[in-house]
Amino acid sequence: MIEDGAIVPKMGAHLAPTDAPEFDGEEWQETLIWGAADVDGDGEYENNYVEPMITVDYFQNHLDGVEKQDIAQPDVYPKDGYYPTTYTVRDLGDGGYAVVMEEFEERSA
Ligand SMILES: [Ca+2]
Repeated sequence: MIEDGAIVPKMGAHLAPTDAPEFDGEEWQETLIWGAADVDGDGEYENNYVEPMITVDYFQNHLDGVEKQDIAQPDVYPKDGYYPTTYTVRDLGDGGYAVVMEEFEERSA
């Protein structure tokens, strides 16, 4: 994962996978990122969110029904809890699109 300097106030740093196609000159379509911020105020960043970032163009022109992907996991978790290990993007037809985090597994800090 890399942090490319994209820090959003009150949200933190966006950590993208180094092998994401957009870093190799391709058009950005969909990339899952982890986010990090100093949530507990101790001066160090910790992972605090997972966010599938998907373009409208991807939903409308590249999604083929249902697509499920693994979520790259961090080396360290901020606290004990359940974390998603996959996410599914689903075309609901006239109902729009669904992005669902799934297969939560227990991890320790
Ligand atoms: Ca911290």
